[in-house]
Amino acid sequence: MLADPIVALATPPGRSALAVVRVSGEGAFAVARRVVAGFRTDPPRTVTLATFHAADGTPIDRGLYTVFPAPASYTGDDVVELSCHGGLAVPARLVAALEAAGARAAAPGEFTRRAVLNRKLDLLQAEAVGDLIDATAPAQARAALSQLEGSLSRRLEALRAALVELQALLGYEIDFPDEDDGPVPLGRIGAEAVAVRGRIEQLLATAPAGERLREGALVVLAGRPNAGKSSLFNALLGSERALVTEVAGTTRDAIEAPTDAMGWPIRLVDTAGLWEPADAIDRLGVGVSRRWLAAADLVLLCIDGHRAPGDDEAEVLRGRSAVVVRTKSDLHGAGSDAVSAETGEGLDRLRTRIAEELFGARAALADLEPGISRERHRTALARARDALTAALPHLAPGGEAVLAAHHVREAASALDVLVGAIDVDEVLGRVFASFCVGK
Ligand SMILES: Nc1nc2c(ncn2[C@@H]2O[C@H](COP(=O)(O)OP(=O)(O)OP(=O)(O)O)[C@@H](O)[C@H]2O)c(=O)[nH]1
Ligand SMILES: [Mg+2]
Repeated sequence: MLADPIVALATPPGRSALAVVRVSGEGAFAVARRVVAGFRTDPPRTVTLATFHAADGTPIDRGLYTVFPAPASYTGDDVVELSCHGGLAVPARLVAALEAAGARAAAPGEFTRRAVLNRKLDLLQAEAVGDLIDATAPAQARAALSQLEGSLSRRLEALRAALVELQALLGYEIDFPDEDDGPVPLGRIGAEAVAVRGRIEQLLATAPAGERLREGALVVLAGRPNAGKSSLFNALLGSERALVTEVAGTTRDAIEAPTDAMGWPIRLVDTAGLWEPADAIDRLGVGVSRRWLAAADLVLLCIDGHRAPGDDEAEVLRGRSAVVVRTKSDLHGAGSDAVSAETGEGLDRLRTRIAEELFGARAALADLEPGISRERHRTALARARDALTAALPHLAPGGEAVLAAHHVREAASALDVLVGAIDVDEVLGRVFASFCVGK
């Protein structure tokens, strides 16, 4: 396997106390030896203080290094982690010295890619590494960590094992077609296939919430001019992002900002609201609002006071996931759906409501059920489900076990692609092991 030594700065460039540089690959230790004075590989996974120097011998910094011999490293190859002072010059010089010593600048994601190739992580876990880094809300980070620790992989592994079992049962049926009372009648295998398909569908059903969790739900503020949309936007963000004035029609363009509602990720959008445009700019603003409304996962319809929604407002609520928010409660009095951007009253109640509307029962759960979070996951599971559906007619009494086996194999291979375990030998090996009938 190609594992030439690669090097990269593992921390963001810029002014900071520390920076971490990572080298991985065959020959990583030889590379480090040319840069680190007195470099030793023993003891492994132990922090050592040393001077780092450039190819011409000039010192770069005094810092710490840690050696991770293969395979007990993140990538599965030999790894050296060096920490030096942060900022721009020192880490850049250290990386340059390691390149001069024989390492190549790593491509994006290359360390994790190698971890997958070396089977330290499966594809789902590798995706979770990216999600964990990108997480902005606590619930996102929790879900990503749980996926990184294998919660979703285990769930898929169980499904895969069930499919392998089906393949094994069918294998027996194919090998001994004339034995009337084989170990398991075809109809029972069919019932089992229906059960596995049900479990796949359960996992598929987690997609909307999972994708929403990973990407952040789109929450759009709507309402008449001066309803208090921008004030609420600022209050929910905790910063004065949008302009607020007593002039109706202050907001014209839409502003989007990421935040969280009780730890759940949302992308909050302030809009111009919906009303009769007075001029060309207003018309554009209203058009922009309509597009955001169409894309919204949840609309917060702001109504100034306790009156009933008017026709224009009722139209916004129709056919959408929406919450009515009574704004300016410091002026109009409290209520279960009333908030005040001025005093902060009702904001936490609104955040809780938003989280519940968007993430449902999950919002109340301390532990997230492992679910799927990407289109790639959804497509693969749908393929597995459809393959099982195609297998069912052949599992009816008098059906063709060979044809059923073909579809079950396709379902299993869809899951293999999903987890990144595309080793067909493994499947065959397991079928053979669990169903050796002395042939
Ligand atoms: N007392 C009080 N005044 C508020 C509150 N929220 C908004 N206002 C006032 O209401 C007026 C309009 O507020 P905005 O937040 O600009 O309303 P908007 O819906 O964004 O208005 P447009 O962008 O013009 O459509 C401003 O004068 C705010 O100070 C509140 O909770 N309490
Ligand atoms: Mg506004």
